[in-house]
Amino acid sequence: TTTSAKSDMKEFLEVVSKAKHIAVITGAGVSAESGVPTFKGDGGQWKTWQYQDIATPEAFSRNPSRVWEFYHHRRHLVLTQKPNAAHLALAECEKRMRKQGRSMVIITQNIDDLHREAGSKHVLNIHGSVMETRCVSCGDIAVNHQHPVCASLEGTGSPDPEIPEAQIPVDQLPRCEQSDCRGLLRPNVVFFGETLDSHLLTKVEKELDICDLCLVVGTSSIVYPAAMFGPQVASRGVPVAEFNMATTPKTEYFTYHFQGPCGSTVPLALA
Ligand code: BJW
Ligand code: ZN
Repeated sequence: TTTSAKSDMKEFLEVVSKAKHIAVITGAGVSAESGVPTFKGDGGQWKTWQYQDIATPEAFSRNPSRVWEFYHHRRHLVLTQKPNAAHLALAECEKRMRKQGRSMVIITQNIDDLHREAGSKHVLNIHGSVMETRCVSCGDIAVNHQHPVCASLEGTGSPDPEIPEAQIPVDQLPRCEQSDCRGLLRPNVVFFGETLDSHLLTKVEKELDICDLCLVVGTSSIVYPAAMFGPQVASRGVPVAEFNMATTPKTEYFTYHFQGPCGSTVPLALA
């Protein structure tokens, strides 16, 4: 892919030093160096399933046991990961900016909690959190760090296709603890084909409207609506910088492109 995006780090450092409000859009690539596999890469598969097959409302209603096994596995990964140099540099920058009366917001597609763990305060989790459950009957959302979420998931979730699925009966899957509800719980994440929380999207729109610099870090910019956030900011004439191992379908819209692992490039760019 040819691109007119610049990779002049010295010039970019100048732009960062003048920014009053930075919006940072992140994806799976920011957590890759923490050992959380990305979706379209080699780790983007569980048993023989692609995430497009398993992270959907149809998959959950057809086979909630399979989907819960998959998320049991994902929760295990997330619980054992630590923030990396990219998460830490972003948190450090936000802290520094706050002291100077400037600000930063992180709009993340990731369902892990690594930005907050790194110390970022202003984080919008637009695809939800793998550490929360939502009741399909009463809608109750609860933070849940229990591992496993329920006894029947213990020892399940292996990505190895040779290991048979657990096929847990639905009454032994995680159930709502609200009085008299007992509804089936699901992970509180945004599956493919589901709409994002409208209240959160309104907040995101505001941030995109007021930022005077935007960073797009470790996302393939393929999944909507997040894929249009960077281009939307660029269309106002605001500088947008992409940090990725590769170019993406949106690179051509951006002012800067810094190629390489974001654990190395982001700390340099926010030094
Ligand atoms: C590194 C790196 C390193 C690696 N350093 N970089 C408009 C057009 C076409 C389709 C649609 C559209 N609007 C909506 C759609 C449908 C769909 C969609 O976008 N489909 C596309 C595939 C075409 N969108 C939706 O369904 C969304 N809902 C919606 O829009 O509702 C309205 C509606 C409803 C019905 C029909 C139509 C509209 C919801 C999307 C929710 C996505 N959910 C998931 C799962 C969440 C739960 C979970 O995690 O289990 O979210 S899917 C998955 O993709 C996950 C991610 O957050 C998301 C984005 O992926 P991300 O983060 O970009 O990861 P990767 O793996 O794709 O990329 C990693 C990148 O990092 C790569 O570029 C690497 O190079 C890079 N990298 N190591 C720097 N060290
Ligand atoms: Zn309930």
